[in-house]
Amino acid sequence: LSPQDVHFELNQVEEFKARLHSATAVLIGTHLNPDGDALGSALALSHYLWSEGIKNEVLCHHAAPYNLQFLPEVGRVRSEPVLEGHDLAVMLDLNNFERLGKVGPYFEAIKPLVLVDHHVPSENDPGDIRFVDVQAPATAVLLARLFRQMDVAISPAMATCLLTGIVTDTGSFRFRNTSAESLEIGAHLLECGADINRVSEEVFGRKPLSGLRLLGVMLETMQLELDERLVYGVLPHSAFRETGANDEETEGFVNEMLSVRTVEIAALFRETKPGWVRVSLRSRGDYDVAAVAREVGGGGHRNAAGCSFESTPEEAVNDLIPRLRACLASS
Ligand SMILES: [Mn+2]
Repeated sequence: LSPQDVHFELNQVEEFKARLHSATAVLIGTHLNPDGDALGSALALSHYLWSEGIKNEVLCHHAAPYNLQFLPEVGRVRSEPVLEGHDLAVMLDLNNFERLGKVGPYFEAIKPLVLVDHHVPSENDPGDIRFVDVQAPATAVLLARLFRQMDVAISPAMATCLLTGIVTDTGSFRFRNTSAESLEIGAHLLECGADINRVSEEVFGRKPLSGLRLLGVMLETMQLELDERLVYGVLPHSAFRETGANDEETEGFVNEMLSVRTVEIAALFRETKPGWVRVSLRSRGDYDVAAVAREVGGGGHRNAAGCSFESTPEEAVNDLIPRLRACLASS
């Protein structure tokens, strides 16, 4: 199956296009704590609609994070609608109203509702018209697929937004979810004017100093065990206070520990507020850290899981580390 053959049902695509073009005002929404796929997809659709003279606005519970401030017209993203008479809603990169946060009720009130998403659907997901494909690595891939089927010309701004979504959700085309279609679309977006170097720099290469200082604390104090196959780091609340970093800035830290070539399991304990510890777990191969996380009330995937403790970091370490040792001994 060539990537060109991956497509949505034509009737549905035509209905979507007709609905967009007959709408008075379109409400576009995406999830809480928006990432590059969420905002990239929402803004790409917004750019397309404005280019066609179709009134629209993008709603999100949270403002764009610092590393997505470069997205063209990111200032359009708001948390309260200013337009009136919305007669079409489009939800991107999520499949329930709860993940919309405080903007959810606006979407619940509009018919019809279109859903474009790549998360695993559950029963009673909303959406009068649904474009869902869990095989797709990013919602931006699905939107690019829709644009192709709708014969939409992709502007440089749209290309930058869509590429940001794909680069974010595939980890710059490195993760297992990277598909032939996503690479093909990526190539097309470059032809349409997206700058992949700029996107990657902005998304991954512009961190606040506070986060790097906190990373330094973790790297300096991490503990290695069992022939350096197990590593864990502890960030007490004082480390957050002293560096001025917040928990959002610890994104990717646990993977730094997992990148030690001998390491098979990595754990990061963060006391995000006094007496409250969040733990991220990563593993290579068959070591199932999700099973360990479930033992203590957490969950996740085999190689990426998490859990939390209402305790001191020391107590959390004492509870979890023996379980991780046992997990390493199991295979
Ligand atoms: Mn996504």
